[in-house]
Amino acid sequence: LDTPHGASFDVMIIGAGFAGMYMLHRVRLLGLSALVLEAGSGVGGTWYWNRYPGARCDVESMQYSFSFSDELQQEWRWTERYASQPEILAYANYVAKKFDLLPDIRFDTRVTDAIYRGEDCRWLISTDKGARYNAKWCVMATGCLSAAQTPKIPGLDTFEGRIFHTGNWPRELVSFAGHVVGVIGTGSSGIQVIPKIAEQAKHLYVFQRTPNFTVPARNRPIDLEYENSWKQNYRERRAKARSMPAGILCDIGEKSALAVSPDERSQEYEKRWTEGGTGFTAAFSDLLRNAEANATAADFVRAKIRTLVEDPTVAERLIPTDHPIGAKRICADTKYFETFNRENVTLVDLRANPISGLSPGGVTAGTDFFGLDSLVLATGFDAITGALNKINIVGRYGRKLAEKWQYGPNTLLGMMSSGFPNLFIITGPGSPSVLTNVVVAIEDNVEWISKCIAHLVETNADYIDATALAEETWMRQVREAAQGTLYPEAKSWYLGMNIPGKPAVFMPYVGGLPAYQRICEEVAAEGYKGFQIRMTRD
Ligand code: NA7
Repeated sequence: LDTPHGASFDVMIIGAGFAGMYMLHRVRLLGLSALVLEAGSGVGGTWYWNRYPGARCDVESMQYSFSFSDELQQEWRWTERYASQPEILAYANYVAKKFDLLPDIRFDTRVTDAIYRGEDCRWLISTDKGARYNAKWCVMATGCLSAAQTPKIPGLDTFEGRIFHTGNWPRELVSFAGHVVGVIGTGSSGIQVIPKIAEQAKHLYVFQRTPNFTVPARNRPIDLEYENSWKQNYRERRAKARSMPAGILCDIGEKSALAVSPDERSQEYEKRWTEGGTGFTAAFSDLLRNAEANATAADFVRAKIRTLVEDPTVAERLIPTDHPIGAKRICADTKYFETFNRENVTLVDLRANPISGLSPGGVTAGTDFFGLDSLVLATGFDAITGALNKINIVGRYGRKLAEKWQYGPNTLLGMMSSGFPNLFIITGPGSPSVLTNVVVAIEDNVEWISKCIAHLVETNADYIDATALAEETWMRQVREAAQGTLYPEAKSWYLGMNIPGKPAVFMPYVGGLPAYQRICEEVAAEGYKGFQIRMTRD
């Protein structure tokens, strides 16, 4: 299976998560040669790296799966409403095997450089193994939440206990039994891992900077009747899901939260809270557009926290007040707030007592010292652009992508960035992906890119680039779409505000998947309007 150094391919794909795997499958259908390079030792991307206890998807299993093969969706059997990380990883491996993807994937290989060669419009790819490849088209399938973020806490490297990051969890089984453990971070990952560690640890300190909104997932096993109802109607349901803003089939309230009586409103919230899942914020049409409407949902959750957490002081510390509900990605939990009723769990409020540093034995926050055996960083990701900027991507005239993006990323449709010809990005900045069922967003992007490559091959074109003007227009559309919403009011990773020094730019396209998909199709139908395409013979 060894690939000789300097080997040439039609397409190089970076990353073997869901995006890279499906891209490889589509490229092969075009009869083109392709190679996938993957830093991990196996497929699965996010689901390969995020192996922490409690890791689970917050989109329902029957929807968080590929739709491109009916055979696949009929034969694969999900066991729970929300699949756990091991099950999703098993699914990724199953897909790789079923479509015989493994022979064209090189594992344990991190791409360090991707450099455009103007003479023949090819990309030169270098890896940390010293290997070099070149390809006509390079597809970045590097993921939106794949560059784990370790905060620069003074003394972190002096800590003598074990340190873990949720986004880069070891493959071997980790036990916290008998340990005093600290978890820093209360985003989705923290909220999932905290109840699990609490069950094992001698004592758990949760270091919370900003409280977060989370709703019960109400995960449960899938019964045969439910499974069959999906499998017998997959075609219609997938199509319906694609017509919904997030690509997720769910019950979206059509009324304003302010147009109904307080009683009706509470009943609706109560119904969704009982049903569980992130569909909570779809209860009314204006929860992410109108601050007053949003406050009704936020207050409902705040009241729930007060009933779930026995100690009123702890409850108040857990109540989010700094952002509208849903403006940061809402979490779905299993017994998160209840965990703070345990004797072996202590909430440390970093707003009152910021971490001043780590020492060999533990963490100091304010004037208090917390002796720890293990520290878990659930501190998130350099999202959306992080994995791309980690690679030295150099386009026309020697321009680096990271430099071009130093004040925020610019793309056309999230799939190409002007000045970087023949380089495609799957679910890049300026696409709606992180606000959607990302598997749907991935499928749509992969299909668009493969059709585009097919068009280039058919027309003997060896060069495609986004025009600067079209890119500017698209980025304006992305900004304008966000302006009418409450999203920019949270210091979230959507804006890069979780990373010190990262420019605060709202990166996803909020206009919804159907609108985005329509635009992408129109662009293609009009001969890739906004892109410059050059023929070999020109
Ligand atoms: P998130 O949502 O970015 O959460 C990271 C958490 O870590 C958040 O509570 C942060 O607090 C906290 N954090 C980060 N740096 C520090 C420092 N230096 N000190 C204290 N606390 C810190 O990442 P997740 O992995 O949970 O989830 C990411 C996405 O993955 C999620 O939205 C789902 O889509 C799946 P802060 O809020 O910045 O005060």
